[in-house]
Amino acid sequence: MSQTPSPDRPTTRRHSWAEPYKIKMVEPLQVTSRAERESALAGAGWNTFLLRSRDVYIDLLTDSGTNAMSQEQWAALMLGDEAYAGSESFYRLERTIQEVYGYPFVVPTHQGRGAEHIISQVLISPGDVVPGNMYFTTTRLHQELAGAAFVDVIVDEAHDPASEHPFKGDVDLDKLQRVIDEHGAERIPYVSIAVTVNMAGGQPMSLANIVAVRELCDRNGVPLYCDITRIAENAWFIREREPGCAQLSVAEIVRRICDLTDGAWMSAKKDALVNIGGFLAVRDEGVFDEARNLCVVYEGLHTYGGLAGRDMEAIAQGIRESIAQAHLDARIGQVHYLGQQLVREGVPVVRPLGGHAVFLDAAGILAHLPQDQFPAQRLAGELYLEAGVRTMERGIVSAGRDPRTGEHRRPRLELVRITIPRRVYTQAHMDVTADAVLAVWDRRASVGGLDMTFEPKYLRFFQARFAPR
Ligand code: PLI
Repeated sequence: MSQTPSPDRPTTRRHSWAEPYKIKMVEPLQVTSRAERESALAGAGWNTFLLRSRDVYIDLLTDSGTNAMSQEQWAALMLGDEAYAGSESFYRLERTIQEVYGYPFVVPTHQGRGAEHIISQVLISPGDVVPGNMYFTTTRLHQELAGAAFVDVIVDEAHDPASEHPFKGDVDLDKLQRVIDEHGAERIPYVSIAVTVNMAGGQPMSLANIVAVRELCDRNGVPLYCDITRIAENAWFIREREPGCAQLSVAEIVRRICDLTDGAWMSAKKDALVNIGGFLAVRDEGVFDEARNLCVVYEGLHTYGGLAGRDMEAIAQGIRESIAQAHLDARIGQVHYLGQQLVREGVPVVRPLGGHAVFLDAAGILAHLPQDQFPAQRLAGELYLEAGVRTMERGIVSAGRDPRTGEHRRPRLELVRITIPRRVYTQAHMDVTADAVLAVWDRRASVGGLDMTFEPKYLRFFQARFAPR
């Protein structure tokens, strides 16, 4: 049987993406009635973040902290050294990060945004400009709170849900050079890249582009820092799609990416297969000294950073599991299994399918609604009403307001993210989810908009409230 090359599915292997594990412990799920869901959604102000998890059947809100740990991770918890200072668990985590990612200096943090806070405070001065490959909500907020303006320098294709560009996470080198020329290299504390790019649809960067960004940074004397939250998934795509990379292992690609950067932050709650944790890892000893000094102010002592010793043990084990080829085949295979069902039925989704989620193009699905009526927020609500499936808005609500003008930021992408936790749900759960999307797709013409009735100041998507118009 020959296969047509597609950016969404591996063509190099013919076996299925069946999970390389079996299930030892189960957690019951509750199916609710439509009336119960209507009441829960109204109570949550049509914000899926404000639902109680007991009211959710299949929870595809996020892949963050929602992963299932392995027996090795659960066993590692028992080895946690809970010393306040000098915990052995910290040194095991530090050694793992040094070996897998190659950074010499490690600062543990309670989760990704703790690391974003510290690196932003250390590197940014008020009035600085930080270019990056599309914003991420918490990353940009910490850069702004430190006094910088974020400038998007991702390739144009990233803003087009239909573009089949295989590396929609790539930086547009001309855009990046223009930002540096316009503001001067001395106003750019670092270039901020992410692998993969969450808000673009879980889209990867190519190794060639990271090499080119590094060269451009070197020419201009600007450091390069990377959000490696989903680096293993990015490496999987590079191995699948980038010419000349099929012979490399995911571990080798991960290491090559890190070797091109001056430092990184990670939310361990994603790739690293744990429920809590993060870290900052850098090469410059001066940056490290300041970072671990701020760690004791905001996170905890620099050998635990807001984590229990057992958490650090689980992260160290999870990092090693995260780069296993069979794990990533199954993880991304499951995401694509769901996505392909929607693609086959003509539902507009972000193309090519990404690493951690299927992103519905809400602007395409609810094309009759203006962006001011929050089509993606509404669509996420409708999916919950349909089948108790919880998803997340990634559009105008997530983009927030411009701090200078107070106006809504209007992203071109108005998306609903159907996010798949790692090693948690089955193929049948994906089928139920696809059916729910198709049911809403069939009745899309009758779906109305929303008004925002409450808007918090920071990261409004977490706590805003809405009502049907
Ligand atoms: O949620 P944290 O604080 O552990 O990590 C923040 C964070 C940083 N970078 C990236 C790329 C993320 O995706 C990220 C968190 N993402 C969440 C919570 C998500 O649902 O995608």
